[in-house]
Amino acid sequence: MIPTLDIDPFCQAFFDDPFPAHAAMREAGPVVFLPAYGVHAVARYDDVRAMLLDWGAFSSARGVGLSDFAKEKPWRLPSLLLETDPPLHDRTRGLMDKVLSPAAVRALRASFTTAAEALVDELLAREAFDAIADLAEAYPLSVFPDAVGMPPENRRFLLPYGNMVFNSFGPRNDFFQAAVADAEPVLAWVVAQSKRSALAPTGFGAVIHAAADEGIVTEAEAEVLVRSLLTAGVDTTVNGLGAALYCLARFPGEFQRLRADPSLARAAFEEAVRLESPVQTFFRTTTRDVAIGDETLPEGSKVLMFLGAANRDPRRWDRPDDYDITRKNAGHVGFGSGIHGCVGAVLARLEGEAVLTALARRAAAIEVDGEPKRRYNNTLRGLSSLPVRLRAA
Ligand code: OVM
Repeated sequence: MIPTLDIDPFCQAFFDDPFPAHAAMREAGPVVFLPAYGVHAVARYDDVRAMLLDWGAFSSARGVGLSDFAKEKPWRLPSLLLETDPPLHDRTRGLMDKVLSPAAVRALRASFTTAAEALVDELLAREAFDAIADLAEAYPLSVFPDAVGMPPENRRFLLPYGNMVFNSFGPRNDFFQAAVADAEPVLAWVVAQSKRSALAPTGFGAVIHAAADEGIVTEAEAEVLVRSLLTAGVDTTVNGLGAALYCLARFPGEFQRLRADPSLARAAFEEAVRLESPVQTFFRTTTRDVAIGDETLPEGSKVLMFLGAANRDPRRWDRPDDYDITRKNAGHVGFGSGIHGCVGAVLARLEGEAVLTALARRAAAIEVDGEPKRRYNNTLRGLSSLPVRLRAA
């Protein structure tokens, strides 16, 4: 018998405090049923990880949201990365692995570092500011669109667009409807920015379009792959940086450890991704009858993976709710795992390292200075506002 739990993982009360529900799902068994949406769910680390690795049994091609593309027409052209299985996924992912290769990202290190130092200096001069708007959003918007090769105008449009797409993986609830209304005016802009003619001759966008010349992808596919960068490249890092700033402000002892050894910046960012898990959930769809623990799910079952619950599973982690910048956190699933593991993680980590290194070198303390406000999104976890005070070293 699969345990049935009366949990709504897409409502405000859940987003405000998901942890008791995460624990209830983990404790109920390896797989549970959520009648609120008629889906199964997995929240233990070992089972989430096994699902992420078994792309043959747990397909992405029927959508990684609640909607089953075999039953409902996708609301947008499906992503050629996120919403595909091999063999198509091998071809598109192979290209994106090259576009975002460690060497390509290394070439950005100097400019990303300079931008982080300049922004942190500006914020030190202000002293009091909003760590979300003024740092977690401002920084990615100042470096990522340049790396893609986008023109300078309207970059902020990437925020409502990302917010809408990440809401679209959940139910068609009020959060989704509000996000659609917000993003409606920028939809045509995003499509236009994906075109070869809109992009600079150098940058990730140009590299993707050059692959069309070699016949690796079609021009139409290149546009959809650029769209993936525009969709997943900003809002994710905004919430990753937001998570790191929120952790460092709440765990002042860890900020002091970071100051004492700024080379821990990368580790401090990684641990924030584990603890806060900016991407909380994704679905898979079973391709056949498949066993989870002692239970068998029929073919065509939507299964929700709780990455955030896996990343705090006490079966896997000591003191799972503590932010510990020297924790051995390899194997956390904040960036997913397996063939769909975050293709932009190298870039996200560079952004995290650049910002946290600048703070470690220049700031003496970062303190919460007002009521943090939670952001509500069907997939992303983060804050909409975090008033802080930054004291100069
Ligand atoms: C995409 C896409 C969109 C949202 C998230 C994502 C986390 C990818 O369009 O490929 O990965």
